[in-house]
Amino acid sequence: MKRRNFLKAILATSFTIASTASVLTPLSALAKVGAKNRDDWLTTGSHFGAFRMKRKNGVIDQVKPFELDKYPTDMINGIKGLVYNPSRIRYPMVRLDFLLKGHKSDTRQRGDFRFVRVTWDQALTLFKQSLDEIQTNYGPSGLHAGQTGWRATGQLHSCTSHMQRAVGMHGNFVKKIGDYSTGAGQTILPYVLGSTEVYAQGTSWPLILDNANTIILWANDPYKNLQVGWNAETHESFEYLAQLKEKIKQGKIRVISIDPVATKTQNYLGCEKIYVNPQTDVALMLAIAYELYSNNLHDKEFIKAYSLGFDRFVPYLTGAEDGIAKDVLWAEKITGVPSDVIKALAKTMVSGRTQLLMGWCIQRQQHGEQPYWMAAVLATMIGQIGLPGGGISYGHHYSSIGVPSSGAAAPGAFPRNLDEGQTPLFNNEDFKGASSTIPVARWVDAILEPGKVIDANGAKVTYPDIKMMVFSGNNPWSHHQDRNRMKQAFHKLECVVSIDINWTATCRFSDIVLPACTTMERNDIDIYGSYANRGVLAMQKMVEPLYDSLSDYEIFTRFAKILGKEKEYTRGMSEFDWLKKLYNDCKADNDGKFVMPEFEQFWQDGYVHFGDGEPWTRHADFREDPEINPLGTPSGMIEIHSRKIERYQYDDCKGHPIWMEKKERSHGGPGSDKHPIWMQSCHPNKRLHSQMCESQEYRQTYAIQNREPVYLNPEDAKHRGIKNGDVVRVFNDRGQLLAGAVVSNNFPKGVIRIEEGAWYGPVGNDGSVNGGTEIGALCSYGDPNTLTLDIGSSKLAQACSAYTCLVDYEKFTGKLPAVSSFNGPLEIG
Ligand code: PGD
Ligand code: PGD
Ligand code: 6MO
Repeated sequence: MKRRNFLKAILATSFTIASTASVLTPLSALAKVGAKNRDDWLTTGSHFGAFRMKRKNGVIDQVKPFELDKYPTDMINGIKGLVYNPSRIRYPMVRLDFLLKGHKSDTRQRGDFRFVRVTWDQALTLFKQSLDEIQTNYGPSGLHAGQTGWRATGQLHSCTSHMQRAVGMHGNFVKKIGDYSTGAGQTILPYVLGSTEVYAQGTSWPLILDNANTIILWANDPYKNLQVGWNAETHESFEYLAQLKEKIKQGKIRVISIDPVATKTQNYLGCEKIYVNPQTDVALMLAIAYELYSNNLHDKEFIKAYSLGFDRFVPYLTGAEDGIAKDVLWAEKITGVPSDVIKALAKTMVSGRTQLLMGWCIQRQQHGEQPYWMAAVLATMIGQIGLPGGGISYGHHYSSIGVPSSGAAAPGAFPRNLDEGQTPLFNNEDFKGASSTIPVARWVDAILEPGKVIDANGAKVTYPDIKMMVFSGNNPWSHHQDRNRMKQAFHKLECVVSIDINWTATCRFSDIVLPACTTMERNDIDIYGSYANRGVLAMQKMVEPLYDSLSDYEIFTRFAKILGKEKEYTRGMSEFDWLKKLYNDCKADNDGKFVMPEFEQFWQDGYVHFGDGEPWTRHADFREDPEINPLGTPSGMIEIHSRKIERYQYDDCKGHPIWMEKKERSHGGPGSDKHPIWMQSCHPNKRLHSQMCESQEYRQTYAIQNREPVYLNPEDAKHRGIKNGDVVRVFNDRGQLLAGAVVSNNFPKGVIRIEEGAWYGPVGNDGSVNGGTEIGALCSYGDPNTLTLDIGSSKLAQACSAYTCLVDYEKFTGKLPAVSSFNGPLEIG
């Protein structure tokens, strides 16, 4: 029998076909609720902002920014390409060897890109059978379906919730704690300031602009990072950045950016810059603190009234404890910041109102807890926490934080968890002594070393023996560190399932791949403006789902049907019933406070406006009365020294912030003799992580020879014989990749940037695009996580440390392999 026929025979015999009634709303129902002619400008939203779209001949023709968005991002030009691109998954597909051998397949073939098209019923049945096998053989500790990620916006179709609710109806599974964004920050700050801070609303921009004399942007690039938001962005922050630029010009505010590179924000604002050696910010902060302390410039009253433990910190600062004074000369050697610059900076910080605005990058490093803690100590010594335009913020570069919130209730979401009273098919809570929740970035460790016990935030975590992973709405073969280590881990997994829109590398390394449609192919509602919560947005379907893709709701409704739990899953409601419910619940919550029309009118208008909010100062209540409004720390005060952390007795996170050397550090630090270059893998200017990389024409606006750009310092590049537009091989002992050279004065000697989210495209040793299964395979497109280090930040947070990473690079002179990242697999059968 020919292989094709053989596979057809397998498919015909091994699967039962379940019937699949659609829960999608028919067009007639849309007409009933007052939808406009579908060839009008319809409304929708995305992480990149709200926009309107117009169809022509059944396809999306034009996209324009939403009329209330005065600062739309350039990424709006990539939106059409999210729907129409060659990376779309067209059909449910199963990896060839998995189809043949199931859980006994050769897992080393994962990534060889040989997939077989199957029907939805076949794929979902196989998915269910795999879950049965795992729950029967290993119980819930064998299954990890707990990773989350940036999915698409929309309160109903938020895909990770659908997957977790449906898989949860089958059985329990391992979950995660924390996230990749702020893992170290959100763990340390509750001990120090009593809340995660990173996701808290911050002092309103108007108050900062009116009251601050100096703004310190520390590792912070808001002009780049405010382009996207967790919900549809309003981009109002850009109006405040424009006002800030004006104030700098008029000499009314000083903005000082502390960063190893010249950022987009620096270039836009034309602000002052202080260059700092990568990963050395704690040393710089300590030296500022030393200057303030030794010149008696610190706010003793504030420290006494609002904080605990300064007396435990001072002996370390002065060197009484370890013989090393953390003074400007000490710091100059580590940080590369001249001592007189540090002195002047310290003086500036206490000579008027100073607002510290911290970015998140410096806590995605080894010991990432320390700069966040030390920055809080510095803000305490300055004594302006709780004043408008003073104190510290850990979020003004994110999702409209700082734009005054409307104060309205926002629409709820489709439930992630089982409803009360529902029980899973495999109702087993026994994790066999292993932990049911693990730190988010430690799942690869767990697969590689099941049973290992690690410290995490004062507790012990025992790694479960994970045999199956399910991913939806996140892209671990983009977001996790060290691809080759991941490959080793994936060899140990029996089954991997991915639900995605596109053939990401995660799908490529999966066994069962299910095609979801984009937001433009389904109806939804969203919060307009993340933290600003400006209103409710209708997300109106533009076109029918392409190929054989389905909405996440439909996928898991069908899956629940196979479990015999369709009604439990949907609560008997259609897509449109859910939209109405979410809207009407929100309307009821806002009753008497914010006027919302009937659903039909809202859907017709595309939008409900809540109006502007009141300016607000973070921590003002605490400052006003720390006894009535204590912080959430054990003492209710700012904890410069934490007895709780001290009791953990960790060697890499002590009772107060300290400077610690890194495992890898450039500019003379460990490892720099072998690989002298620090690679920063910052968040992309023209993508949201890996999302938008698939938008083919838009990608060509920045790709170099069809590769991801690597930004190089001119002197370093010249030394290696590299010029703009060359293809470069970047490497270290963990991996290698190709990228396209952009030589730029924005990057200092010893520093390169490759933006995270560049699609992993390994190629075989012979350059074949369907290869790349080997450990060490060359990435043909330029995914920086081919090279990054996969260690926890410390025993406290165990968070992502992607920015502790040294590499070297050279001009690539070999035969250039084709880019394998974007075109999907070979189809067999
Ligand atoms: P995304 O690329 O947004 O990244 O990692 P995350 O995994 O969140 O992945 C979302 C996936 O969901 C995409 O594959 C997309 O196609 C899919 N998707 C979108 N909409 C839908 C839908 O409707 N249905 C389904 N089923 N799928 C959908 C981000 C993570 O990366 C984050 S937040 C941070 S902060 C980290 N940052 C860095 C970093 O700075 N440097 C490095 N080296 N690595 C990082 N990794 C982390
Ligand atoms: P990055 O741009 O990666 O953003 O927000 P985050 O603040 O982490 O890094 C900010 C700055 O830190 C960069 O200018 C970098 O040079 C600097 N930096 C790096 N290392 C050091 C260091 O050692 N010392 C100092 N002083 N500076 C350093 C990320 C946030 O952005 C997150 S988590 C998400 S999920 C969102 N992602 C995106 C996105 O993917 N694309 C866009 N356009 N916008 C985003 N916004 C959000
Ligand atoms: Mo993030």
